[in-house]
Amino acid sequence: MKITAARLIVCSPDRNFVTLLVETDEGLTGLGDATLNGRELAVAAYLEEHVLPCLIGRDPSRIEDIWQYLYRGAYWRRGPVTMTAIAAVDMALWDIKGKALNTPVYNLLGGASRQGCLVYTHANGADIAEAVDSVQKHIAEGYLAVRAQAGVPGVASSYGVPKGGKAYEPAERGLPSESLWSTERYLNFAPKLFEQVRLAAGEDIHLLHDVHHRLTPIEAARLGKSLEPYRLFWMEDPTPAELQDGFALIRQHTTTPIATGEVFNSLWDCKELIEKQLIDYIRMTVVHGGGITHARKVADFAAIYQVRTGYHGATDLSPVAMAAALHVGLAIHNFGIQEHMAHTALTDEVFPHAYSFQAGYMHPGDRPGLGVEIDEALASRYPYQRAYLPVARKLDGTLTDW
Ligand code: EZ4
Ligand code: CO
Repeated sequence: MKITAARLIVCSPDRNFVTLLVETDEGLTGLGDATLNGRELAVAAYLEEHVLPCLIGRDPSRIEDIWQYLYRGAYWRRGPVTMTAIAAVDMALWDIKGKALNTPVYNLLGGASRQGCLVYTHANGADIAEAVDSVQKHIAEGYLAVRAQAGVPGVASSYGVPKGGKAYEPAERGLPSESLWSTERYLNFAPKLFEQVRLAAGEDIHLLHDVHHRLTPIEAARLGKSLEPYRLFWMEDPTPAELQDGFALIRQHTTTPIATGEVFNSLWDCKELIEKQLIDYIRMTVVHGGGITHARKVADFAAIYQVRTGYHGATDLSPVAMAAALHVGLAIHNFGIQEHMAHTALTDEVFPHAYSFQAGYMHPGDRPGLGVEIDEALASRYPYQRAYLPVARKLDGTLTDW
């Protein structure tokens, strides 16, 4: 089999997505997600100008060799743009391999290790009462694990809180908006939120929380300690992870489990965090971390240190990436949990897919390959629109981590 064409579909059915379509001389096609939130066209140009011309004529069954060709062969390594581009190609090749062998991708990765992938969804509210209602609503929908975020009093547009009762979607069309941040107010507020959320959710529901890189290590240690009575499944991104040793300081003080890595793109971003057992869950997912091929290697490395996966799964990961993550999650032994923010009905219509949710778990479905298609005619009606994630400032105007 040979690759005869590779092209991008850039569309915006309620939000931007960059999708790679690889075609072969045997009529089989594969899809890969190449979406990098707020930097979409950088990946599109990297693929179009530098990667796709090199794919034509290659044998799509040689997934590992093509991965190495794009990683080592570029000389310049790593980084979110490069690794998202490689991921898109990698996903498309696994999709083609599954279709060629008439089997779902999870079967090619060793077969199912479980009946389904435990998922968590997002609950949020402008205040504690609204957040508690939202948690209860998601429990009623069947979720067994829920992430809770609420507006911090005195902090306008807190992370994780949607505007005007809509589902939370952080990317906004136009130029970046600015939100405010106060560590002091947040640290006083978070235990009060989880006291109420745990009371309402009962003992059995897993509760999660995203700190979104906003604390110093010692502040994160205080937060973890103050949340221990509410037995969180994890606190996410407690501090920016460039300083990997910072996590050692957090660990000295708290047994609240830690998840990090949604902004990572390579094993080399998390090697020490995993080896030194400074985290419990690795969030680097297939689309930003070099595809199924690299995710599988990272998962196997993490397994040695009893670190489990908790892949990023916000709406900026397209249904193609969601499917790929579910195939990996179903197959690997050290799967932990999968994030699931439902896409809008329009996004789902553009990307018809075989994966499904039932009673707290998701399954990738049993269609050959990844089990996702794209309706190109519908996609073409929703052209790309510039959009950004917000930036954040402290109350005195200092720029800080969003
Ligand atoms: O900010 O997906 O855990 N989920 C998150 C998301 C991320 C966005 C970034 O593109 O942190 O809200
Ligand atoms: Co996050």
